[in-house]
This record gives sequence, structure tokens and C-alpha cells, in this order.
Amino acid sequence: MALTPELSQQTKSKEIVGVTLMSETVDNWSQIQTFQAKPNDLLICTYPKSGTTWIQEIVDMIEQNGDVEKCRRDIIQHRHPFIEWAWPPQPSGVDKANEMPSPRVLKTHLPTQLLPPSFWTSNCKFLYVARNAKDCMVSYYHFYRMSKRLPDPGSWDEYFETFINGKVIWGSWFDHVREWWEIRDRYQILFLFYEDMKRDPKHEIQKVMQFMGKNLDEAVLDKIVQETSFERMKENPMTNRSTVPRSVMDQSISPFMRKGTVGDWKNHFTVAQNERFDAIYKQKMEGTSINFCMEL
Ligand code: PPS
Repeated sequence: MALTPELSQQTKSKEIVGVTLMSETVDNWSQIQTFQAKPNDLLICTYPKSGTTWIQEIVDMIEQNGDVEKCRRDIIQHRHPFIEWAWPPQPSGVDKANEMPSPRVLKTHLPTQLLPPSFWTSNCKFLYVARNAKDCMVSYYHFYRMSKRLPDPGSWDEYFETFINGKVIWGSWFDHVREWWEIRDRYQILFLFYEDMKRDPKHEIQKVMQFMGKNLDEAVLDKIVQETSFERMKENPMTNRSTVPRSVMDQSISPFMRKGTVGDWKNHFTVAQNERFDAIYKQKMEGTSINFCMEL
């Protein structure tokens, strides 16, 4: 089947207050900024490649009381509208959210200062997942390689510079994580770590369940742990992006469900890059109390 020009188009990046975003997002900025959040919305917030799809599936499994068939009603990208997503002529993330009945679960990668203001005034719930910077950076590199919408990342060494300078799409990891961490007590924010989810998934899933105001029994929780494991989600066509055309994501270059581990950065960083990264991290994250686990 011939590809429509839209489906084969690579995005150009544009900046808003120094944050690099896809040009289509920036072109749709007024619709995004005037989006009306509701008090019973749950917003899943992450820096890209931090375990967004994983937490989305967990939230949906909790919402559906562990009913696998209900979670298979649609691909994960359609179950939770992605607020800043824009790719005309497809409906935007805002269009999809506006059509969705409440209670809504929504997704964003936006940093705090770019979030539509109604999210702050609606008193809705935010579920933030953070992943250590090095693994996030590696995962994003492989995603850049396989995603035909994102610009070519160049070599690992070139991409390394782009990432530490915060010039990847959705901006600086350092600013994103630091700002969301700093406001965590001012709003209804459940702040989770990818590494904790790997270490003790049941414990973290229980936290999410309580945050969502649900009460599921042990057997259902165990089922959710099992169904949302990396291995199961990698095989699940509703979560593994296998329905996305190759012209958009070429999974023969790198699968969307790639490794799902903690510490893969060690297979990518040179000793010199690691030392440089640690120095930059110290400087950029100075004064914050956030702590990451870099290996399990
Ligand atoms: S995106 O495109 O920003 O929404 O990507 P995101 O879903 O945030 O991140 C993709 C990475 O998360 C890993 N992943 C998982 N890890 C552990 N368990 C489960 N169930 C799981 N599901 C997705 C996925 O493999 C990507 O990480 P890497 O390191 O590239 O494997």
C-alpha cells in the first residue's frame, strides 16, 4: 500500500522557551495550552523512554480490575490520549481527549512549565515515572534510530552531545525530572521510579492502586504483575507497537520493547563519557534531593 506523504514525513523540531518539541506540536500550541483538564483526570507524566507504556498498561489493568480482555480493547496509544500529540490530518491528542468520556487517563511528556495551565487548577491526579538518566538516554537513542518521525540521531557520540545539551525532542532530562520532583508535594502527584518498578513491581503497583482509589485483592494484583512484565508486554500487540507501520517505526532496527532492564548504559558509555556525564549530572542536579538507582 502506498504511503500517504503525512505518514512518511519526518518531523522538524521547533523550540518553545528553549524546549525542543516536534514542529507539529508547536504549530498546534494554542489548542494544547487551552486544553481543559477535569478534576477526575489522571495524567501520566514522563520524560520519554522512562516506562510510560509500562505504567499506562498498569493503570489500565487496575482500572479494568485485572480484566485482560478489556485491556486488549485497543492499542495503548489509543487508550490514553497523548495531550501534545499532533500529526495532521490525524486528530490531535487534545481532539481525542475531548472526545473521551470521564474518568480520563491522559499521557504527556511535557515539562512542568509547558503543561496546559488547567491541569494545575483542576486539582487532578498526576502519576510521574522517572528513570535514571543514563538508561533513559540509551533507550531514547535506540528509539531515535528506529523512529522515522524523529531526526537521525547520528552516531552515539554525536547523540551523547545532543542529549546532555538537552536538545532532544521534549528537552532536557535534567530540567524535566528536577522540576517534576520539586513540585511533587504541591499537587496530587505520585512520583515513581522505573528502577523500583523493576525491583518490586507488586509494591509499586499497590501504590498506584491506592493512588487511584481502588482496592483489588492479592490474586488480581499478582495477575497485573504478571501481565505487565516486560516479557508479556513485548509479546502483546496492544502494547508492543507492532501495529505501527514500518515507515513510522522500523522495529527491525531496534524493537520498541527493547531490553527493559536497569544498567544497559554500561554497554554504551565509554569510561570518559561516564566521567563527563557524572560531572554534568552533579552540576545540573545540584541542590535536588532526588536519588536514582543505576543498577539492580
Ligand atoms: S515512550 O516512547 O516515551 O512512550 O517510551 P516508554 O514507554 O516511556 O519507554 C520505553 C522503554 O520502557 C521499556 N519498557 C519496559 N520495561 C520494563 N517492563 C515493562 N513492562 C516495560 N515496557 C516497556 C522499553 O523496553 C523501553 O526501554 P528500553 O531500555 O529501550 O528497553
